[in-house]
Amino acid sequence: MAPVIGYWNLRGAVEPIILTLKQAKASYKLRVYKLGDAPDFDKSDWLNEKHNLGLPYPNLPYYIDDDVKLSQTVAILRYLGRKHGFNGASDSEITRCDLAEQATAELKLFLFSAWRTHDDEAKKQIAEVVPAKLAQYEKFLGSGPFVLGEKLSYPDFFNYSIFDYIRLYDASLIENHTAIKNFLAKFEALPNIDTYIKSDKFSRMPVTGPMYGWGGSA
Ligand SMILES: N[C@@H](CCC(=O)N[C@@H](CS)C(=O)NCC(=O)O)C(=O)O
Repeated sequence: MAPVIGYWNLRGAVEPIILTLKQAKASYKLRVYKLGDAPDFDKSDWLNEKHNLGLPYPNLPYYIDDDVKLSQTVAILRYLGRKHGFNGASDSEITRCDLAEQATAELKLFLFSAWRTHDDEAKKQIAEVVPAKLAQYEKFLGSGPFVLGEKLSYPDFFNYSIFDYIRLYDASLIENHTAIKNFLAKFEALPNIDTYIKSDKFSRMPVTGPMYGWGGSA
């Protein structure tokens, strides 16, 4: 049976996992959990199953393939990286993947927390933090285009989603970042990714949930 990925009907944290599987041409099934409308945003579709799936740390997204039962986005990405050959080979490549993975996990957490309220304070924080973080990526990627140069690795799938979310939020934030723009263009030109993002299975929105101040509307 194909592995099952569970998540809400939004791009959020699941997209890098889906992109990895698309690039690997690996089959999977999506279990999309229904999120209720405002004001309650009922999560019972998920909560009714949450503790019955055999996940050691029940959460969304999850990845279940027989005995392999994973949650935690980065753990899933690392696993798929090993399984499908999107990982570092030498110590220095592995270390670059570690750095990229953690920097992006941190930025994702920051952005989703700011987009949750998207009030004046959150907007101020985004304006302060994001340009400085993107400048670090720009330097880190260098001539890239990917984290490991020409070789695709699992943090690239994570980076793509976060950079694209930022581009959707405010394209001017990446306008002066040549390496990030080059990364986005090269990633989107990968044939399997190109096919996916041009298909009716892909939608740029929603990025976040309906309870978010930004990114929740389709
Ligand atoms: N550390 C976890 C956080 C996962 C998380 O916050 N999941 C959100 C959606 S992005 C959720 O709705 N989880 C369901 C739950 O908490 O039961 C990860 O990186 O995957």
